[in-house]
Amino acid sequence: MMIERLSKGFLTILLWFLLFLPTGVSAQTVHFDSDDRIVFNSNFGGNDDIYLLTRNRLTKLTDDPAADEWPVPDGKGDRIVFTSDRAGSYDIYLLDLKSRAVQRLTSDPRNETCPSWGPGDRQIYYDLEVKRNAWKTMALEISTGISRPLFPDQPFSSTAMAFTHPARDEIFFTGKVFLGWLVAKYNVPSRKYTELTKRGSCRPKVSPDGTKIAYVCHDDDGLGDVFVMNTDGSGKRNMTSGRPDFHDYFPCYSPPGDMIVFSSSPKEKGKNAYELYTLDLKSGEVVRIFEADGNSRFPHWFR
Ligand SMILES: [Ca+2]
Ligand SMILES: [Ca+2]
Repeated sequence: MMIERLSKGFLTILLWFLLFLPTGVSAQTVHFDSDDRIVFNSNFGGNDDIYLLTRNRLTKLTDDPAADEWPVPDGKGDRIVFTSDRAGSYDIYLLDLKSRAVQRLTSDPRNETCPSWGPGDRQIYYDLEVKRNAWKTMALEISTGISRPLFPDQPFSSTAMAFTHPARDEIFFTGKVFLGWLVAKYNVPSRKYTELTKRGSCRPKVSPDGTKIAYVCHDDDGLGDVFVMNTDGSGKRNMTSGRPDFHDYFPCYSPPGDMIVFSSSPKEKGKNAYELYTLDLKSGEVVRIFEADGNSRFPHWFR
């Protein structure tokens, strides 16, 4: 009996070791020398999971065989909101960074994706797939659990990937127009929509000081570059014009606003080999900060 118990214990330890060993030894390289943190999604471990980069260190935050994607930290950096199809369709989940407790926030049988935090972290914005490839951005009131459409009388057939301005009552998002998508903003008090780019741009993120927008634009190389502009759409600049053979995607500002993290995948590999890079906005220097076999996307830089 005793021997049986002992061998069971040994087997459990061996199994545990074998299960967790592969993540420890597969080849990833981290060059991230910063006190701030980056959350992102990668499939190098066999399926899409959420990871945290701290100073030259990588931590795995989710461990579910389903796809865990699109992590966005709250204002205090305590919680991560993300989307996962672990319950059959994509739903919105919250992850507490300290306890690692995961809480499910939506349970609609349709897909809910691309969450972010509304002003004061009181709401979570997300995109509900209302029909195949048609998306409506919703606002979930955390205290009540009730979701409502975020945009009234929207002039777009779909809206997606909304992020609030850090100080003003304005929301930046991607809107679907004929044969493509563009970057737009919505002013909440005036209920006014403004198109900030023409077709071929997407994924706006506001700078921490609220003066600039980083976004993806396909105008120059057709593959996607990181552009920045003012919040009224003026002063557009391609920040990755020296990378004509890469898909440059998913930009996000650093907390001081002096750098941008983005994902980049070589043209010959399509959008399937994204790795993480930083761009110094002053010097223009681009540095690869995370290398791994797989696709690393949706980086979000926070404190
Ligand atoms: Ca997973
Ligand atoms: Ca769902």
